[in-house]
Amino acid sequence: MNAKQVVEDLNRRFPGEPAYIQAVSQVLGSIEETYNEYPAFEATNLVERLCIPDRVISFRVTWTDDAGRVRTNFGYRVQHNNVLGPYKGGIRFHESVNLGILKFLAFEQTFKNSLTTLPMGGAKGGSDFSPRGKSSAEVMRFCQAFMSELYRHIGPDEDVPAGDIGVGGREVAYMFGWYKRLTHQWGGVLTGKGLEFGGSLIRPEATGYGNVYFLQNMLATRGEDLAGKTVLVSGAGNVAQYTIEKCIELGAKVVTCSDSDGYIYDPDGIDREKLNFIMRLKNEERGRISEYAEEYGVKYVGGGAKPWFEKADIALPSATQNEINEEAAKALVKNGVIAVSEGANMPSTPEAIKVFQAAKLLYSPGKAANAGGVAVSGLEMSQNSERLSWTREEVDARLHGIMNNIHENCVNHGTEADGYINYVKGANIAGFLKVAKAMMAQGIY
Ligand code: NDP
Ligand code: 2IT
Repeated sequence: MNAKQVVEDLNRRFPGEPAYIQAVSQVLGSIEETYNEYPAFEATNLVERLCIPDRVISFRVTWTDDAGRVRTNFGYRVQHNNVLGPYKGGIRFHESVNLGILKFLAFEQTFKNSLTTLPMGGAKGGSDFSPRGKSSAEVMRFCQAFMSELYRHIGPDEDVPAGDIGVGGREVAYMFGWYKRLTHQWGGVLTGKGLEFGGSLIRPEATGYGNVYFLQNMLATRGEDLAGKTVLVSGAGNVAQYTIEKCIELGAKVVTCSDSDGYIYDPDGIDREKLNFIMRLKNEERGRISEYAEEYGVKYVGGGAKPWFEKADIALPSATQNEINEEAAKALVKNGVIAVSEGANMPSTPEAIKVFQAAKLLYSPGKAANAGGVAVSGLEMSQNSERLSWTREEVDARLHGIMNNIHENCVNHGTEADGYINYVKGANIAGFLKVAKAMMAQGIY
């Protein structure tokens, strides 16, 4: 395989999907050498079979708003690869969603799920519908309309969706209710369900907690820990909130969080009470992060500004893709940041990653660092299958074990000659090898 050539070819065949090409290019760049050690891979064109999704389902979603206007959005499910288990991955509702973004997320999900060691394939779905500014009744009608098409393509052994940007507990519950009504099956389809109806303890916390567990492992390789460190977090949604919660618990000081309108900077740090304010603001009142600045009298920078130019020791991007560009990465390095661990999917541009790696920062890609969310989704599936619920301690201990194991796998596959741990290389090779070997075993199709 010549990675550059494969990427050029995919770019020609799938024009207008830059995020997908970016994700593929990152992975192929790091696995090229390993891939070429197995001639059987090239002999069966494994690379294209791996990069092109198994199936893309596309549909129109029609719903009626509170004013009685009939509205349309599009819906997609990208089922990327199911050699390791049923398709698995979140659903994103955001106005920026397009096919290229969902293809990048489904591709990444395949390697991430492989890293968890649980039997899950990779998928992603979504719509250009945004819950922002919509009433709960409108969100419910949209979720029902979306599921009216999607239900034909999912099932406990077929495809198990979950949340992502714009899809939290409320949206998952509406979709689960409608799936059940249409199929007459309880099934456990969709993870991230409410605790009353099959959800797992620790699932809401899992992505943020998991990222911090991974970060602790990274810091330990340099004899450091989190206590006393100053942390920049972006986002104020599910991942950001529980990242902040775990940082507070471990004695770090989180000084920023953000939404798509801007960020707040709180030099005293976000404490438990202030985090409760954020959780109420975002999860119940569905307000804007600028209200935090009004409440606590701290700095707010609007205009979609990002927090990366503030001084800190650690950065935990937890909002969206490509939110750290080269300029932001240089500012982080200049300000003395020692670690960047990705709660979001692909938040750093390729240029930013180069800056981190050139500076020998501890830098972990989302597919390793944020795998805790889907890992606990996998544990929710296990609990649903055995019709049992595990305790908070048991799920948290398993999550912790999975994150430690992913870290170890990255070290094993990513340590370079000079001792620098290249987590991008480590995660990509470890995730890839398992999927590739399973594909080879299952024949050519
Ligand atoms: P939420 O919808 O709960 O929160 C997303 C946050 O990011 C919000 O504060 C949102 O602001 C902000 N945001 C979204 N889009 C943009 C944008 N284009 N520019 C700036 N800010 C933006 O989503 P999650 O917390 O679940 O997801 C955050 C990231 O983590 C995503 O990359 C997701 O793919 C990834 N992830 C999520 C997992 C999960 O279990 N939920 C698991 C693994 C990864 P606003 O409210 O203004 O839109
Ligand atoms: O990106 C992700 O890993 C998620 N949004 C979670 C997917 C899941 O199935 O829990």
